[in-house]
Amino acid sequence: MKNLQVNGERLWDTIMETAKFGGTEKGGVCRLTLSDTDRQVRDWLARECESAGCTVSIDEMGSIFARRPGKVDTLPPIAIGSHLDTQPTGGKFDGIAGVLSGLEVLRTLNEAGHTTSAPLELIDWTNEEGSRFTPPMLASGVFSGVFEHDFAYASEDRDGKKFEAELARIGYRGERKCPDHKLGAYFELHIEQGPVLEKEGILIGAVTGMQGQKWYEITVTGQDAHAGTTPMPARHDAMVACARMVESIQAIALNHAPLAVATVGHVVVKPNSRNVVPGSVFFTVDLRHPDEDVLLQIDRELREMVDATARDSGVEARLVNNWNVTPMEFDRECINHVRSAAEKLGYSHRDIISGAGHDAVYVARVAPTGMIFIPCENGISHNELENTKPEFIAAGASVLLHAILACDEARNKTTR
Ligand code: HGY
Ligand code: MN
Ligand code: MN
Repeated sequence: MKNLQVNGERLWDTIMETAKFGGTEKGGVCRLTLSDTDRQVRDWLARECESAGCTVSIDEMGSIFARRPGKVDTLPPIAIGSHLDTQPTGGKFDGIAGVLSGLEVLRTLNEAGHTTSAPLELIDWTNEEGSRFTPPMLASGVFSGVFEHDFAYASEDRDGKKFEAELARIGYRGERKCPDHKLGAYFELHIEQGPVLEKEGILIGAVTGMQGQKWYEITVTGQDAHAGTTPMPARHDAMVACARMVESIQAIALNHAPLAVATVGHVVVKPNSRNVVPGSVFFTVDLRHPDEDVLLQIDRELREMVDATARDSGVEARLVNNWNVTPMEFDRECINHVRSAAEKLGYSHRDIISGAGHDAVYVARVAPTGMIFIPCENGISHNELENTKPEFIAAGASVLLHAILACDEARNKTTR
């Protein structure tokens, strides 16, 4: 098995084939959670996993579990997973590269006629992105006990459609409870979504952990007014107050350079009419930093700034902190399996902390978990230009294969 490698060409072809589900004119993918295009790619994955000899089942969060039997089928499965949903202007690789690399690993093991001791399980986690339904990593969060099932079911999108109804609408409100089984270990391959590996010319990232994140929803309330007759000093302009806050949010992040990042990605102006002074603005803030104490300090600075800016602008502001994830570390043994697999295959590798969130963050709470990064072009992601190279993804999938075999071997030793 030492020199076993995945079929990189077949893997690349599946990525190009599945990119058509929600494909956009610019070569990106828009496949929002529980949309019709999400259903199409899910149906495709279920068929391919069944053709690969897996038993496919769906849980109540819509996550897909494709199980490949092991010699000791009572062992908890070694899982490989990621997500199929994308951002509205997403790319061909974020999430699905990890799912399809897992499928390629199963296909390669079938061709090699190798059965692992532990069963293997390929997983598609519902709603990793958190773009349509917040918070993100929702299904993996319910699986790992971070969120309650009812909380997830009640999540609504911007059109007021509920997660539960949409799950049922696309036919993926499964029978299995979430969670209803343990995982022996979990590995996730993902594009880095940042510039480090490409800049350093390194092929594999052995992900040691993930930075912390805090999400906020801020509603600024002023007063609708006539754009022509309302003197400037008499205005309670929610848009001007929001603009001042956005400028200050960037300043706060820059004060904690180089590791702090802050993003205002979603703004809703009401009444959104060109000749009405906006009386209400809703906007989101995404804050991230690898150090929890710094993240808490930035939180304090954000809250003080919002209060002061609202006061100075003659408006009210309500800040809700609707999601937090603390910085975390992955399982040392799983990280070592990734490093050793890269070495065995002769690939350059380095340890790296993930700037992006992944389902692995939550799965790590209930199973030994590791991640594998591969470079992406110019570090671009959450963008239709997102790209990587066939040889990068083939290398990453072969590392995934050997990390799983090493993990199975290590477990097999302990179960003899
Ligand atoms: O936002 C994130 O970090 C992830 O890519 N969904
Ligand atoms: Mn992702
Ligand atoms: Mn993403």
